[in-house]
Amino acid sequence: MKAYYFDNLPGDQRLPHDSGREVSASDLSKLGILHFNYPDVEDVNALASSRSYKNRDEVSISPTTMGDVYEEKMKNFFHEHLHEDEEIRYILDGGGYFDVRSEGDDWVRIKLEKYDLMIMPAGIYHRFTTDEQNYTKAMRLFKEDPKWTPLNRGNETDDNQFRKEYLEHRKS
Ligand code: KMT
Ligand code: NI
Repeated sequence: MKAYYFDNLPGDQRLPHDSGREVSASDLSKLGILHFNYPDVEDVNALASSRSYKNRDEVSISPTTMGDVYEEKMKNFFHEHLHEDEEIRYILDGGGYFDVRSEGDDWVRIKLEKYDLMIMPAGIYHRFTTDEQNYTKAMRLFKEDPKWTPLNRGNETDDNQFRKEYLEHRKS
C-alpha cells in the first residue's frame, strides 16, 4: 500500500498519477480508512468475523475475464460515488488504485497490491481503477447481503444520510 495525492493531470487513469506528496496511514485513518497486509487468508477470516461480516464474493477484473464490458466497467468504477455500507476489499492478485476524497476534497490515491486489505467507511466519495497490469482479483466482503450499488456524486448524495453520518464522524 502506498498513498499520495493524485496529480490531477490528464492522461490514462491506470497510470500512477503520483504528485509526489505522500499521505500517511494516520492521515488515512482520519478519513476513516484502515489498511492491513494479510498474506494469510485466515487473518482476513478473523477480521471478517470480528466485524460481523457474513458474506463475500470474488471479482476478477481484466480484459481477459470481462471481454468487451471491461472498458465500460472501468468507466463506471472510476465515476465518483459512495456506498451506504462499509466496504472491505482484499486484493488476491494483481493490483489497483482506489482514489478517495481528502478533507479538502482533493483526490488521494491509494495503491493496493496483492494481500492488501482496505476498509472504507460508508459515505466516503471514491472511485476505482485497475493499474497498468489491467488486472485486479479482489475479495469483496459484505456485512449482510451485498448492497454495493454505487451512488454517483451529486446534490442528492450530498444529502444522503450515510454521507452526513460520515462527515459527522470525520469531525470527531
Ligand atoms: C468499488 O467500490 O468501486 C469497487 O468495489 C471496485 C471494485 S473492487 C476492487
Ligand atoms: Ni465503490
